[in-house]
Amino acid sequence: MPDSSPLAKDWHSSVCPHDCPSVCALEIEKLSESRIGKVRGAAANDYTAGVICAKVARYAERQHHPGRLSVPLRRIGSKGCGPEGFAPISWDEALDETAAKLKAAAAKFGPETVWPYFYAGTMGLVQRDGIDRLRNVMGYSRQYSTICITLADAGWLAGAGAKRGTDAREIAKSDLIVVWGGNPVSTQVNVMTHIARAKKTRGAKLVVVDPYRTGTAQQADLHLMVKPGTDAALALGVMHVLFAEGFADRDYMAQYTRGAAALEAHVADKTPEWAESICGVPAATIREFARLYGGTKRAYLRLGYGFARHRNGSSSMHAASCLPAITGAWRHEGGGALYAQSAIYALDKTLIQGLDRLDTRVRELDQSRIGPVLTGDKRDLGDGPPVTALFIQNTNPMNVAPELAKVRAGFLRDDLFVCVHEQFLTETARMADIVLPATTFLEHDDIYQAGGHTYLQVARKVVEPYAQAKSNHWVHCELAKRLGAEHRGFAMTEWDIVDWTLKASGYPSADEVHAGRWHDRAPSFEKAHFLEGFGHEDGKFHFDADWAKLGPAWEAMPSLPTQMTNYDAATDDKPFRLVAAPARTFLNSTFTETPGSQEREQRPTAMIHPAALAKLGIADGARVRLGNEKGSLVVHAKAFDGVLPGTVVVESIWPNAAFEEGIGINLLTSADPGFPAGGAVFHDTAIWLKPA
Ligand SMILES: Nc1nc2c(c(=O)[nH]1)N[C@H]1C(S)=C(S)[C@@H](COP(=O)(O)OP(=O)(O)OC[C@H]3O[C@@H](n4cnc5c(=O)[nH]c(N)nc54)[C@H](O)[C@@H]3O)O[C@H]1N2
Ligand SMILES: Nc1nc2c(c(=O)[nH]1)N[C@H]1C(S)=C(S)[C@@H](COP(=O)(O)OP(=O)(O)OC[C@H]3O[C@@H](n4cnc5c(=O)[nH]c(N)nc54)[C@H](O)[C@@H]3O)O[C@H]1N2
Ligand code: SF4
Ligand SMILES: [Mo]
Repeated sequence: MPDSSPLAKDWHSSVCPHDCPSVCALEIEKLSESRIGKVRGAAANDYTAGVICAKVARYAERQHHPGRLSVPLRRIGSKGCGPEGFAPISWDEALDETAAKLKAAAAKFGPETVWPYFYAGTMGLVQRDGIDRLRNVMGYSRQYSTICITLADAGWLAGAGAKRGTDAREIAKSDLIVVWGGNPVSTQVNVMTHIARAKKTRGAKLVVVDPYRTGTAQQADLHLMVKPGTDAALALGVMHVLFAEGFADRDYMAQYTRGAAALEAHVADKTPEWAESICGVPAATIREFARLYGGTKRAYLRLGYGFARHRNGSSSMHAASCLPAITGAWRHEGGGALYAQSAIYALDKTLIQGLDRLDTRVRELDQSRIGPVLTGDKRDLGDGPPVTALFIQNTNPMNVAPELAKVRAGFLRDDLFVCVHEQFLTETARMADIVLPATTFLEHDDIYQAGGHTYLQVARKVVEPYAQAKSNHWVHCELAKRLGAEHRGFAMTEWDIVDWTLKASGYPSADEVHAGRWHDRAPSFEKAHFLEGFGHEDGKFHFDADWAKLGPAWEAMPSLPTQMTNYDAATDDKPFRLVAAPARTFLNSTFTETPGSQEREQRPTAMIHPAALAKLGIADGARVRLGNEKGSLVVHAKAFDGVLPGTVVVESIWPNAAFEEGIGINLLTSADPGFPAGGAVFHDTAIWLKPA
């Protein structure tokens, strides 16, 4: 295990808390009890390897931003107003009023009328998930978290059966890296560090599968510019070549997989020409890629989330994940695949989430359907009560949730009480009756696991909380007191909870992990490569998926990998497919407030193929209107030949206020759940374009 070197005076170790698979080990320069200076990646951590993204390197901009919330606020203006519509109040007043409103709502409609709503503004487990302890003790509505990983999870689990894979540090030993449906240059920069090593030391090749020429695709030897939502067709075309041209490892398949013979028969007619007709990648390029992949033992498949954000995204993920199980790349160092490592941590979250008080009879509401939920959709509420009180931490649904028109209409309801605990006056906070100021990760303690690597990390606060900012945990405890919620977790400090959790999970103590800065949970080579068996009971990789075990909407899903047609396909009326991919210097809607990020991203922009622009008579840089049945909005067009003529890319997530008509890109995205287990379908949107 690489050991940490002691840090120079005035430098403190920390962990990036943002919702990013890299979970970088950070070093923070402390200028005083209240100020930080530089932020850098820990060079001694062999995953972070001293590299972090530009937005977090400039963290002082965010930490000391004049827009940080300093005191609790009560809204005196109308919903959605600016700072002038809020008046400062004391913490006691704010908490008393919030508790009183939650109690009154529950008295009228029962506890399920209250919906504690959260996501991963911080990935620290205590500050992020502690809200569940309050929820579970109070019997408030549960949250089915679908906004990010649900589709990708189901697809990966269908094949491999366990959410782990080849250690990312092995990328440096690969001869071929395939980044499929992710854009690490923007979203997870450290992957590029390890790819660069493989390129430099072994001449490794990089292949990227993405609908547009992203920063990652620019660095690729081969870019497969796929039509959005058609990755299964592409994967099937590749599989056809692997079987037809002798790249299938039959011994490996016999020992480690289920359904190989059926798969081989199934792909016999899925020629690259067939695949091209659906996914738009030329058949010759599909053959070239398949031969390169099939001919390389050390082939590392890095599967992103992006290509799963479609109604058929789970089946696309399953299809792509079949490749190393056909060639047996799993056997080799630097070979195999990684989607996420979450399963290696096995932390006991009973105390953090109050799982000892979980009642599964309490209704569960779909996070991504907050728009329909708040506007009273019976598909979500059934015979249950309306949601009349929201307590929100760590998320900004007024920007990030689909079907924004409904989200906005819901938040504007007069009978809805909203409390938002935030670092900034986000567009969600502007809808709140009570706003509470939150600490940043530099001002509180927490514990972090990672999707992209194998380190568990803990971090202690580096500076004192800004003004009256308080941690999420503190707010949970204070609300618990006022609501009469009893649980030992509400009487413990963050650090005590971290320590209990680590010990209960068989780890060293919190202090020990902190002294070592990180703790590597990497399993053995055999385990990581599933050479001791895959995660299913039979120990096999499943080419024929048991979708019924993964989600309720499984009946539409054939068990063998299939290009499902249940996505929002282009039509004559809506001839374009919109991809609302992440912007490099925003992180979801976080960092939209920092000057460095604003300067780089400029303004909401639609990247459109020059031929498509010419056909529509729209000039490069002109205003263009994008729309579908949910509404329309205006952005500026940018002629870009790194995208197919039928695909439009708007990097996101800009605040609503950045758009001419005051509503952002998720106006156009759908809250339909993906198959089979739900999940938001952010890149699965057919639209029309017009000159504006
Ligand atoms: N800078 C920055 N970093 C981020 C984020 C951010 O917003 N900005 N968000 C963070 C979060 S919450 C997450 S979950 C991760 C996500 O990180 P990623 O795994 O990279 O996933 P996405 O961001 O959803 O999308 C990435 C890519 O998927 C592509 N894509 C969309 N549809 C398809 C398709 O049908 N097929 C294929 N092959 N590709 C497709 C998009 O064009 C985009 O380039 O990133 C995290 N890091
Ligand atoms: N169009 C489009 N929409 C998308 C996506 C996309 O690719 N395209 N990606 C989707 C994905 S993958 C995700 S994960 C979601 C993410 O959506 P969100 O989870 O809403 O992410 P952010 O917009 O970053 O908002 C997080 C908020 O948490 C706050 N915060 C940070 N730390 C703390 C803390 O310690 N305490 C409190 N109380 N608050 C804190 C931040 O200030 C910030 O306002 O967005 C989804 N929406
Ligand atoms: S790459 Fe991701 S984890 Fe690393 S500093 Fe940037 S946002 Fe944080
Ligand atoms: Mo996400």
